[in-house]
Amino acid sequence: MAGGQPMHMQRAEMVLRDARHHLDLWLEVADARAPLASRLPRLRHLLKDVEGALILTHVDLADREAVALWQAVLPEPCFFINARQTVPVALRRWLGARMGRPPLRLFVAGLPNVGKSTLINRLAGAHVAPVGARAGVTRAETWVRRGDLAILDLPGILPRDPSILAAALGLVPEGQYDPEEAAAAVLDRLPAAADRYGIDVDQVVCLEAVARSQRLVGRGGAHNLERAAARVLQDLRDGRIVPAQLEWPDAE
Ligand SMILES: Nc1nc2c(ncn2[C@@H]2O[C@H](COP(=O)(O)OP(=O)(O)OP(=O)(O)O)[C@@H](O)[C@H]2O)c(=O)[nH]1
Ligand SMILES: [Mg+2]
Repeated sequence: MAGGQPMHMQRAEMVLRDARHHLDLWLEVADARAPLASRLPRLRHLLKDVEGALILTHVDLADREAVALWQAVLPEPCFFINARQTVPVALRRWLGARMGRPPLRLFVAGLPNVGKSTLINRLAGAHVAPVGARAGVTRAETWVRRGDLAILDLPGILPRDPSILAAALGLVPEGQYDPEEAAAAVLDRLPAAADRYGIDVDQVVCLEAVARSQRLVGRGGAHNLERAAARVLQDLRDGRIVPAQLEWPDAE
């Protein structure tokens, strides 16, 4: 998939390169519904001298069985969370065990819209970082100081060639991917979406079928695949198609 990295994201990567010398820990945030497609492969390489953990958000929308399978294969330490809820005790303990002389300086990085700022607000116990359901809400690096923690919130950073599954989850800014391709990839992986759209069991679950069942017609009465794609992506992102597991470990 083509698409350059917006300026604020390029800057985030520069800040990260600099900051690694002054930090105690990093948290890489990705999405439990697509633990590979939502990751930033070059992050670990960049931060190889600093200790860190992988945090997988949106566990509330993921498939439980898939989460258990992923837990067994992903590198430790790895925490599956619903970032909108209380920070799990295991993650608090893990951070606490790494507290030297306060503050513990950590930063939170990952693709856009994975839930970095939401997690930071939970860790800080206050709404200090702006949050929003689209890629690119955090525009500049921001330090959040709270108790024993000093947390650096960074804008999301895009991989060089973002996966279409990351785009489907809303982790890639609009205009940098083809919505019909993204929605088709979702339907391929989530045939259970047929129920939501009232598609008959003997029919192929595809955009055409969604447009037909939802009566999404354009000019001249043709099925409107663009509107069907927009509907599927919005339903996925708003948690109306659950579980929304786009990646399973065995299939990769
Ligand atoms: N259901 C669910 N929603 C979540 C979770 N974590 C974050 N969200 C939602 O995901 C959206 C993005 O969250 P942010 O915290 O703004 O994401 P970000 O990674 O800081 O995004 P950028 O600043 O744009 O890079 C918001 O609508 C959050 O409420 C989660 O674990 N479960
Ligand atoms: Mg943010």
